[in-house]
Amino acid sequence: MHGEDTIAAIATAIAPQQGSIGIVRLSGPQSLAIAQQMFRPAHRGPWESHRLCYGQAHDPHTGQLLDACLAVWMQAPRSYTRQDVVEFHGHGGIMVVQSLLHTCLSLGARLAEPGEFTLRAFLNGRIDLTQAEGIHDLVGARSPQAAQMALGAMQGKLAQPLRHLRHTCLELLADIEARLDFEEDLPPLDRDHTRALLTAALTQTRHWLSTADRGALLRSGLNIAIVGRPNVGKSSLLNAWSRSDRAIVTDLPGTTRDIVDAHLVVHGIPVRVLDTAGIRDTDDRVEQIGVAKSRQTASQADLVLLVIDAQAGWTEGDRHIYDQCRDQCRPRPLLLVINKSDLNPHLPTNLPQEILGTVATAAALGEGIEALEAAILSHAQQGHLQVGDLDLAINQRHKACLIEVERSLEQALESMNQNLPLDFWTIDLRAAVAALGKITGEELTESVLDQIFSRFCLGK
Ligand SMILES: Nc1nc2c(ncn2[C@@H]2O[C@H](COP(=O)(O)OP(=O)(O)OP(=O)(O)O)[C@@H](O)[C@H]2O)c(=O)[nH]1
Ligand SMILES: [Mg+2]
Repeated sequence: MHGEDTIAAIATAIAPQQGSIGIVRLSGPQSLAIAQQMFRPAHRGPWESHRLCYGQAHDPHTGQLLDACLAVWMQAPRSYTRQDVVEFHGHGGIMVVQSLLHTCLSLGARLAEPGEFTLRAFLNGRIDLTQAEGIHDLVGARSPQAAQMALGAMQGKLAQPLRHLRHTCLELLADIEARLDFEEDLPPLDRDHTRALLTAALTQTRHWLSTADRGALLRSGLNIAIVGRPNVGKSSLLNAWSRSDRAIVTDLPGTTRDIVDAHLVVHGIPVRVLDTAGIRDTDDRVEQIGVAKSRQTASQADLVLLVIDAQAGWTEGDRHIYDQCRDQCRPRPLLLVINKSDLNPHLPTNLPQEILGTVATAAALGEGIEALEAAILSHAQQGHLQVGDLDLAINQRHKACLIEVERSLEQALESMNQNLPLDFWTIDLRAAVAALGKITGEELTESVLDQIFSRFCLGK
């Protein structure tokens, strides 16, 4: 059993006045002993595992009442970490949970590191690495689709076929190695069967790889920058889109100075929209800083919405901003938004030919948002990102490993086709097995564990 000591942490988000329930969690061999010193159940009789009971929590050193709360003991191995776990479900806010945690620590528990509960679950064999990553993704999911994808990973939908594939490669490896050692005692290798297995493994690997970009989009979402000349209606667009008054709108050019953002979900994709200062030459020092920020934001966005004023048409200033967006070392995809279309419904006739996507909006009236979202979705799909039908996708860590798997399997097939000696195949197969094992955690390195679990929040 991994984790000799007992760890404790607050497992729920805490803030004053927020969250009616706060949970403090213990895991480790001393969990029950610590809990029994500080919690008195209201009922008589023994404390049963997996039963929520009501009672009072006290500080045993001072006798002070901490909370009237619920507590549950989950006896090992039927718990998240496969260790003895106790949870106190107390009143929310800051004070109660902190005093409960503090008392646990004073009775011998150690404050858990971020992700340490899940790390124990992994080290004790309850979940594999892809499932641990699924748990992390679920907590951070910002759209229903992202949550579905995370749930799939958490339930082992990725782990099972990966383990199966690794098992197939291991069996093949054993078969080949047996022939290397005892060739005369065994029937010759069935090459057609071996080729079919390797080809199927390669097809599966490529299928997983094809999900990586869609997964990245659903996990981290799109950053969309709204840029344009002052007063064209960028902040109005942000407000209309997010149905809020996030950004200040006035008829004075140069209203927005700082970046203002809003989080939205567009057809299942989490989107962060960034409203920026109108770009123009100015002597105002504060505005200059804002303009510099606008340019930087545009250069880092996944998609730029260049907003122009329908009444003014396509102006020199617009052309200037457009050229700047194009001239960057990494030009970002760009969609032209023709705002204030209520004042002029016609498209400007002098738009640059290469501009493909245009959308007409009247942000002040809340019009054109659906068309804008449809255009964004079609932009996402142009990158072959079919979103919405994805219940499972690999992440960037898996992708790096699966590229190794793909390469190894291709080489193994190549060695086979060229009738190279069997030892050549085994090298490649062994590499494939190792890379698959890295994804699930069957082959482990400290740095991978660190990379995964340090990103977790406290108490998870
Ligand atoms: N008629 C009409 N007016 C609009 C529309 N969108 C915005 N406006 C008006 O245009 C003016 C400027 O709007 P903002 O949203 O502040 O423009 P901005 O691009 O954010 O301006 P800066 O922050 O200065 O760069 C305000 O008076 C808005 O009410 C629209 O669709 N139609
Ligand atoms: Mg503005």
